[in-house]
Amino acid sequence: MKAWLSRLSADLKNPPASPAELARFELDHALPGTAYTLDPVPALGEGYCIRRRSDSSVIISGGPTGLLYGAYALILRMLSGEGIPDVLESAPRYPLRMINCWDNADGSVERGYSGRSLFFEGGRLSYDPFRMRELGRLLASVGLNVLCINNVNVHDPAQQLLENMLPEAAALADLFRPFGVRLMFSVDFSQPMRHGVSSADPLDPAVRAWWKAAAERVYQAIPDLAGFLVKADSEGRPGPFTYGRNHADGANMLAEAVRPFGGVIVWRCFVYNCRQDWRDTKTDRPKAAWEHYAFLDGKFAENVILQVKHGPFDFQVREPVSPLLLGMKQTNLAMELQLAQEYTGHQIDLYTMIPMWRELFDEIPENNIMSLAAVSNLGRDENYTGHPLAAVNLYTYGLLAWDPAMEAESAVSRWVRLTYAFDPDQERTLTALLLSSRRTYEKYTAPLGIGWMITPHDHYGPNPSGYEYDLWGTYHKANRDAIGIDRTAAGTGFLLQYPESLRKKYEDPETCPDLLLLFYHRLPYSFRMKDGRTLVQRIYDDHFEGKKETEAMAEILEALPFPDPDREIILSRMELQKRNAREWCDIINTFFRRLSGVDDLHGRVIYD
Ligand code: GCV
Repeated sequence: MKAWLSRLSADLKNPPASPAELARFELDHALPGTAYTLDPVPALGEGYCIRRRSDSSVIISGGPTGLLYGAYALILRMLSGEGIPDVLESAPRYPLRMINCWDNADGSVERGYSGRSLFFEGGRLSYDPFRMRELGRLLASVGLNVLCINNVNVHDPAQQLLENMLPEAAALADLFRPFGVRLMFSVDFSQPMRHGVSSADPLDPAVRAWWKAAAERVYQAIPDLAGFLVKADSEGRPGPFTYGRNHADGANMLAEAVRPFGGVIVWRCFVYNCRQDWRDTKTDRPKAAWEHYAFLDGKFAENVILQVKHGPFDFQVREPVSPLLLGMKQTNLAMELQLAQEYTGHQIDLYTMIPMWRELFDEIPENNIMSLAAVSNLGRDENYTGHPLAAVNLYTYGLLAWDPAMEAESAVSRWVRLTYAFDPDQERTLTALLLSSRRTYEKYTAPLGIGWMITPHDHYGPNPSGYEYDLWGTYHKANRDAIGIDRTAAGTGFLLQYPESLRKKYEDPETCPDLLLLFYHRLPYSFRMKDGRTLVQRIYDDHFEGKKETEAMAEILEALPFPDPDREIILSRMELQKRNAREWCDIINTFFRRLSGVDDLHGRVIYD
């Protein structure tokens, strides 16, 4: 079973070349007997309108890709049993709805948990055209329209995408075009230096000329390339800082090169000191993105989009929204999410993300962001996402990128209905389990927003002080009395980066939501939570609960009639998740008991 894909029956060996013809092709196969008319209305762009006529036939109006999105909407609603209202009008909220693959040219995938790369092997592009079309369909069926195929850490020889690999990349773009999916490439900021240019200084005319020529060459081969994605001055990647330039200088230089072709530069803001000395208490990593970018607000070219990770750290289970997403009003912003479960269970542990995304969207004003990006959870595994239930994250990401008001429960239950032929009770059971899975994972891992108690580098399983004396700026500073870093004005001042209403809410431990307490505050273990429990007791309780909930989830999954091979994969991964939850629970509780000397009020087993 390949997620909701298996519901679309048209054979993709030789599909039509345009989105409108593809819409017809998909409809004819998936809904035989349904009379429909396609009505091209260019002004609708990616939007569509589906109207039911009195004779029960339907008319789908839409722009060039709108017709295709309308067709998928109709098909998926009919197949899931949801049906359609008399009139269904819809248009995407964000023009760019992106997937960022962290695939390397050697075929490995950085933070990939679904097998090897779908696009590369052995230093070159190497793909199965059939799977590419299937992937195009997968993305288009939920409205995703940009696919960046290579890692933001551009390792040799991925730079060749702009050079020797370009003809094959153009052939790949041809495969995705009918699905309305445009390719994007991650580029290496220092690439001109591989071609005899003496620097990568964005203000150097030779550098500017090199990028212009490169853009011209690339756009000749792929005229609808979405643009370039750039990780600069981050975790060892080259960037403008080497030349005393700022990131507006760097991004605008590239923007000028792609502007004539309608391209965009997506410039990542994941910039921080990754060689911090743990003894240094002045530097506070969550402050870094703001310090590097906020003062540049309004200085970026129109075709630059700053891509900001959703939280100020790095995709932890719980982080507040990044202040940069709230503060830069004169700049195009994209929020970056991570479907790949790097810190959230490696697609072994269940972790449905939409409840977390809902919290973010509810915090960000409607107009602050103009695009969304998500790090891919896709790979060469037969089911694409490794864990069959991890596909819910790709599907619901697509729905949210189209409509950020999408409600978590209806998005997840739609996916369940499309994916498994369950009865309504079973559907409700699986939906509820998926919706609760993030909270369960959160309970047995690092407590109350502190983050980073995970095994270094690999990022699976507990190691409470694994990062404590390291150089990544991710410290909890637990001692026998207290834990956390004070990020209020009296502490590192990180909270000062927020608008006043949020600052007020978070600065007082009494009003700060419990689940974020340890992100903002240094607190004694005896601190009284809102419900009267002490901080340390709350930590014990959460961990015991997380472990118990995982065991209960295993029983529920065992009883559900998943088809093979999903059943086998789901149940075997659940065994690993149970082991992981137990390990986390016991190690975290033991860690805090050893430090604090406080026993569990309920006398449960915590190790000496
Ligand atoms: C692609 C974290 C991850 C890295 C990733 C980086 C980034 O540090 O562990 O694998 O690199 O974020 O987002 O650039």
